[in-house]
Amino acid sequence: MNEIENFGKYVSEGNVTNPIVKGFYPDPSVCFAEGKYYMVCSSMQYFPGVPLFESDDLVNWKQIGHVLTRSSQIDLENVNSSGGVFAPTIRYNDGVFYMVTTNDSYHKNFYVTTKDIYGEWSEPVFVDQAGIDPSLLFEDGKCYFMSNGSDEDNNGCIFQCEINPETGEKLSESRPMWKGSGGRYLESPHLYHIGEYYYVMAAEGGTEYGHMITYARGKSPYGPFENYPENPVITNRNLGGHQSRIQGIGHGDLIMGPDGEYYIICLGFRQLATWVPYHHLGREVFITPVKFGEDGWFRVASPVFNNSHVMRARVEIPACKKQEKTDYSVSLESLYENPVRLTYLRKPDLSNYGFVKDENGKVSLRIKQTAVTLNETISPSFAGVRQSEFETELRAEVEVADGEAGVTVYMDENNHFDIFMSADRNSGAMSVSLRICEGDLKTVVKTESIEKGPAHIGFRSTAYGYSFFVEKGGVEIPLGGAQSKYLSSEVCGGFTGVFAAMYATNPSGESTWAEFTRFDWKQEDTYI
Ligand code: 6LW
Repeated sequence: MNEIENFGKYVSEGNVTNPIVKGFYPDPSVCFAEGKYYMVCSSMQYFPGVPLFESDDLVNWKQIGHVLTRSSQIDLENVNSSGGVFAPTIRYNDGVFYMVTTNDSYHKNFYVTTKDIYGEWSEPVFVDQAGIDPSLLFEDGKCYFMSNGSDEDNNGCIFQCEINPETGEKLSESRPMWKGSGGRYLESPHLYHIGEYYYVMAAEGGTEYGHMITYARGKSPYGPFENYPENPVITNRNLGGHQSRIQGIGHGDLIMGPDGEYYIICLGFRQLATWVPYHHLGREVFITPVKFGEDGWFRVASPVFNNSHVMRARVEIPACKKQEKTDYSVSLESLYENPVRLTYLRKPDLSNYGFVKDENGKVSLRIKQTAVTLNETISPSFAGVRQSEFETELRAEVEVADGEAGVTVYMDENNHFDIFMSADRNSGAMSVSLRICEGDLKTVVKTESIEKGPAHIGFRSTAYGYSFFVEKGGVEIPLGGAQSKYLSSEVCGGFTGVFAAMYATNPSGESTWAEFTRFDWKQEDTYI
């Protein structure tokens, strides 16, 4: 059985393989502007915030930057893991892009704007409506602002007001507009005007295994809305065992493709294996076609299983001529050329990081130690890249004169696997260790002394786990392994996914520079 079949026997007709963007890129929202599609995702405690992608066909996405690039736009100092930037919405109106989101740690909704998608975005404009997952609909000179909230009985409810998009000022009071279909955690509302109806679409069930997308329609943007009788329009909650490793399907946006057909782009995750209900790569981006029936309701379209309400591993996307293979591999050279995937925690001091390119084109990254360890919810010296594939291989070289520096496979401050070099300036002793942090357990599994000079460290990963090694004289010495499930959302909680990051720390308070001369992480696309 190949991997695709393993992702579900309900698969497998179609020219596109899901997920279309892999790794921790949750809560996708999409808009069309000036002949291209743009997508944003949430980013929680990571900086820069809100990854921004461009596409011609809704399937092949290229990350072109981030929306929140300055701490004056988003202050992540001290935010808890999985706090910070929650689900964004991107919209385009009258030559202006809007990205609206919530800083959940401060419970504030705000938007930023730009006329140049490749340029900087504005300072935040705050909107005085509570809830998370804000969204906008522009129509006839009006701007409707939606977010989730609770009604007088504490049940989930979508709220709406009108705002002045220039100032964020509310032009009407926040009113309840839709109560969903009865699932818990009614969130991610979007309002669309298509044909004779306004459609309000949202997620329910929570962003775990019960996740789903539901919707309703009405003749006015204010409602009343009539629920789609076959809700949820999409969910994988009823697919178990070998039927689907794709779970958690929900939180999506509806968009017309270049072929005039409609598509839902939403999040989902890939559990480790059949009967192994854990996921550690975060929530990823999926696509499915939908079709409007004569009755004005839209349904998931599939040439094989019509109106099936599920997300498949393979889908037919007529808008896409060819799905390109994405290679998520990185090296110091590639990150130097294009740092768009280099990510930091919270409010980094960017003067603690410096790329150097020598005359032969070889790149190294210098990272300054601080006393902050990976176990804290402030900003350690940490420069990471999302893990996007299960099967990967990382090889790094690092040298430091005192304290510790290495690579962490990181889910959050309590759950990370670190392979690192330690040096003692006074004794001159040097070693490489593997430390496993799982909740309150922090164990150094093995330490291997090394000669002076850079430490050659690395790991290999499969869906199930990581095996770590140090290289001495060209020979690999295993240091031990750890299971992926201990970095999964099911074990650790939260809304993020795993990173591998170069880090440096010196608990003694001295801060020397660690020098990374290699960070080759092979993450080849294994499924197309
Ligand atoms: C997001 C909420 C959700 O704001 O997860 O899947 C939350 N849905 O809508 C955090 O990403």
